[in-house]
Amino acid sequence: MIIKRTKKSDALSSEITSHSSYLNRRQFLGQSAAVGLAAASLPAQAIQTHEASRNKNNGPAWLKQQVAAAKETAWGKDETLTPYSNVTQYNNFYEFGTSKEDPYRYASKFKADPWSVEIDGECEVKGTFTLEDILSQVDLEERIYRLRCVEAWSMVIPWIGFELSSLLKRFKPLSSAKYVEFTTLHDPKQMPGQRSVFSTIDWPYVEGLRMDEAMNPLTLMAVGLYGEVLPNQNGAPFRLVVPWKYGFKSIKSIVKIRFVEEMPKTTWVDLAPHEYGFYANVNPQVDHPRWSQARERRLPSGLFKPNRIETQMFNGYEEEVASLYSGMNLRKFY
Ligand SMILES: Nc1nc2c(c(=O)[nH]1)N[C@H]1C(S)=C(S)[C@@H](COP(=O)(O)O)O[C@H]1N2
Ligand SMILES: [Mo]
Repeated sequence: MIIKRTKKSDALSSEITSHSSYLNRRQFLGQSAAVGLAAASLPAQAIQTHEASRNKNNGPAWLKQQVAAAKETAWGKDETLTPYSNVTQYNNFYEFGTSKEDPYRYASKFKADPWSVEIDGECEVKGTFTLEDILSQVDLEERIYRLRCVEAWSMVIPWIGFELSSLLKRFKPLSSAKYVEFTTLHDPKQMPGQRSVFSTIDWPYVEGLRMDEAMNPLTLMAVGLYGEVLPNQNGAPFRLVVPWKYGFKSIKSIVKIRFVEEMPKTTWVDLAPHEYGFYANVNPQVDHPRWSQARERRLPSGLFKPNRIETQMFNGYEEEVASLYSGMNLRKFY
């Protein structure tokens, strides 16, 4: 994010993704959520584009089954989905490189199975839990959420996941647990970005939420998108989705969750504290020191159809989350 992006690269990425722009919400939702994109009702070209852009990683059978059985919800049903190709080929996942195409290109061999998550800190129930165990106790649902990157682009993504609160309750957090800290896998053998001598990030990637933010019903743990198991480049097998905050809070490929008393030291705050805050709530009135946050480029966007829209307070989730910050100076706590 601290790397300067030019108009030229914007145009390039939109060229890559423009072919599948007609793979729209209606076509997706016309399918049973269980099977994702069935071939029957899609134009041949859309199917090809979709299939061609699919990640080979489809996950273990038990996960596929569970994702396929996720129940539909009303969340985001009025939104136009960002095409699958944008969602899976225009990513930020610095563990696989800093350009938007790198994660799609370099994450295909990433091993997301078997997976386990370590639970530690201020809670009664600690230990290492397999993903299968974690998912055996939750109900998966589909939620269509807006994702607003701090770099002023955005997408609309149909996630498959469950409320983080339902998982956290299982570990019986103590009253001393004021924050939750999340850590991404550190595996330089598999993640070229972690081996790069140019990287300024102190790996592993760490994020955090205040306890009440983590327990908010909007906060999702995702294991899938577009009706299928999460592609590697989107943070397989298990990632956070916090739709009212800038995208960098939505940490990918999580291996550790820790309940802590103090505000965690998170990756982007550590790297550039004057540019990125711990809260990182989407706020059109508080600009990034190097660019405005008043508007955003909604993907797909191109040179001749930039698709710029106004950014909404809390990314449009004001009703759900504004009360978490009543009385707080959101300019100071950006
Ligand atoms: N571990 C890890 N998580 C991460 C990132 C990253 O570089 N590493 N990038 C973040 C940023 S800046 C954004 S915008 C979102 C992008 O999610 P997506 O690629 O699934 O759209 O992931 C976030 N989670
Ligand atoms: Mo981002």
